[in-house]
Amino acid sequence: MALSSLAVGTTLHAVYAADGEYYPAEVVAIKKKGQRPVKVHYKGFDASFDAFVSLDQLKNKSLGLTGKPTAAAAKAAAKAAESTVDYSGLERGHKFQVKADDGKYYLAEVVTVSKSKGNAAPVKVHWVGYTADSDVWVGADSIRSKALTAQDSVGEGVRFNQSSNMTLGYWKIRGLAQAPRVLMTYADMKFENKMFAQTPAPRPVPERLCKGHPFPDMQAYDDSKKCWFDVKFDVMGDYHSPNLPFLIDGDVKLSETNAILRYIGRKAAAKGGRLGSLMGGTPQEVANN
Ligand SMILES: N[C@@H](CCC(=O)N[C@@H](CS)C(=O)NCC(=O)O)C(=O)O
Repeated sequence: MALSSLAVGTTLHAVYAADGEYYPAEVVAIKKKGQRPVKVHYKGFDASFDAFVSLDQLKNKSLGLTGKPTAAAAKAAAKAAESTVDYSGLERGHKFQVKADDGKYYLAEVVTVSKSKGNAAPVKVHWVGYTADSDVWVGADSIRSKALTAQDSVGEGVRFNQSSNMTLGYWKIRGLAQAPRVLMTYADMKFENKMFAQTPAPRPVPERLCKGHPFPDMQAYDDSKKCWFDVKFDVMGDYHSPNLPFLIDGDVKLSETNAILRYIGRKAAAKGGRLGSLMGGTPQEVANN
């Protein structure tokens, strides 16, 4: 494909360097030479996003432009595809729960496990009670099995137990726990949503209480939170700073909302598949987390 086939106004798809994705774009200028001779405007975006790109960063079937993934995107894709999941614990006949197209989990058994590298769906499963016609190939993100372990895909070599049952604890409100709850739901993680319900605080609020310390009636307020304060050191054991929200995942105990979110994100990414690059697919994305 020669540069001369392009003209200002040609519509195509152009790569956006920051994320390596292709977006609808229009050619707005062409330089005679240079590594990135084509200036494009991304449709629907401000002109400040206009960028110079190379021919292999453009896609347009009729012009024979097929587009190449950017080096970063190719690396990220290769890394995400490179199975960080250890499937070696799965053997023929092994039964577990597998997510079907309807989003529900059903009992299935392993037919075979592909050894090919970079395969996001290397496990062929047979739905128990159904004919072989409906056998499907699936990956770690659809499988619930203790036999499956995974490595953190951000390269830290951390192993997470993907089958452990997590507990997220917080007051019986949305508050700081809502983001971790939503993230775990998005990541298809099973967890116990433990809510500590405060008992009603005294009403009407004694006037003295609003005026400053010391509050003779403060005890009643503290008492309303006993459901947590009476148990927090038992629940969190020798963890250095027990607080709400907390997350318990097997031996792992932690507080601080942001730390919890990062932990959940890493664990989800470590499972690979759909969320393999949740915590960043490139060094820059990892740095931005
Ligand atoms: N910096 C902590 C703040 C945690 C916090 O203030 N927790 C409040 C509820 S929002 C609490 O009642 N903690 C119970 C405790 O102190 O044990 C975070 O981001 O998680």
